Amino acid sequence: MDTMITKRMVPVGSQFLNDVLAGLQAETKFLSSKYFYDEKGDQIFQQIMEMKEYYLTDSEMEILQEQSAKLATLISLDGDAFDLIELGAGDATKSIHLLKALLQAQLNFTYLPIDISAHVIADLEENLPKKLPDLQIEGLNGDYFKMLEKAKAMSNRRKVVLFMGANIGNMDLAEAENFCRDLREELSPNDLLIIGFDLKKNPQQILAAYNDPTGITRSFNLNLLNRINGELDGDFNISNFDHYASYDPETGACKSYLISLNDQRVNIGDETIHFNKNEHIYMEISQKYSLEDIDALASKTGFTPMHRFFDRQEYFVDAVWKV
Ligand code: AVJ
Repeated sequence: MDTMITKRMVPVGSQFLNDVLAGLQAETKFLSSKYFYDEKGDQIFQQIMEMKEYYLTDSEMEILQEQSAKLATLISLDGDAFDLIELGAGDATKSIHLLKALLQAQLNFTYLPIDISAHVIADLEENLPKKLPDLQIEGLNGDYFKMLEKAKAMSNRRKVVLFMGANIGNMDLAEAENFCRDLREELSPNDLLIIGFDLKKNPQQILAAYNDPTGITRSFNLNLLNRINGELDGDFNISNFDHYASYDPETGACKSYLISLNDQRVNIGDETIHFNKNEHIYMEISQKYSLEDIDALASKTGFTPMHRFFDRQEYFVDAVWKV
C-alpha cells in the first residue's frame, strides 16, 4: 500500500516537460518558441529588439508614437465606455503611447493587460500609474483566453483587444486562423481587435533580422536547451548545436532551427534522446504577411477590416478589425 502511494507521489511531468519530450520524441523534432522566455530569454529578447537588423520594434513603435491620436479616435467609436485588453502586454513601452492618447481624449476606459508572467503584471500595476496617474488599470495574470473570460465576467462594456508586436507571427497560418476564430468567439458586435503584422518584404532584410552576425538570435534559440538542462535535468552540450534561420518568400514563413553537429545522445530526466549528425530541431516560426493575407485572415475568421496603420517604410502594419 505504502509503495503504491509513494509511486503515485513521484512527480508527474510538468506541461513544460511533457511538451519538450513530445517534441523531441516526434519523428521530426520540434520545440515550442513559447518556452524561450525564461528570465535569460527575456534578456536576450531585449537585446534582439535593440539590434539594428531587427526592424520590427522600431517600426511598430513609430506607428504608436506618431499615430496614436488617430488610433484613439477610431477606437472611441461613439464615445461609450470600453475595456482595453492587451494580450501579452510586456512592459507596455509601445502601448503607453496609445494609453496617453486615449487619456488625452478623455475617453472612459479601463486598461486590462494580460500576461502569462506574474512579474510583468506586477511591474505594470506598479509603474504605469506613476507615469499615467489618471489610468484605470486592472492587470490579469494568466492564459489569454482564461483571462479574457475573466474580463468579460468583470464588465459588459465594449472590448477593444490589442495583440501587437507581431506575436501572431509565432503561429503558422492554420494556427493563426484558429486563434483569430477563437478570439472572435469571445467578442461581440462593435468590439475591436488591433493586431500587429510584420509584412512580407525583401527576403534578405527579413532573414537578416533572424540571423544576426553577432549571434544574439543564435543564443536566444540555444538558451532553450540551457533552460531544459536547468529545469528538466537535461544534459545538452550547447556547443554541439548550431542555429539555422531560413525565409521562404513564397509562403512568408521565416523559420529557425537548431542543428545537431554530431551523432549524440541527450538525457532529459529519465529519457534519452538520440540525434543524428545534421538532424534539425524546428524551434520557431515568424510568419510574414501581405496585405491580402491579412484581409483574408480577417474575413475567414469573422472580422471586418476597418483601418491599417503603417510605419513610414511600410515594414509593419497594425490592423484594426471590427466584429
Ligand atoms: C516576439 C514573436 C514577435 O518572431 O519576431 C525575434 C520573436 N524570434 N527573433 C519574432 C523573435 C527571433 C519575435 N516575436
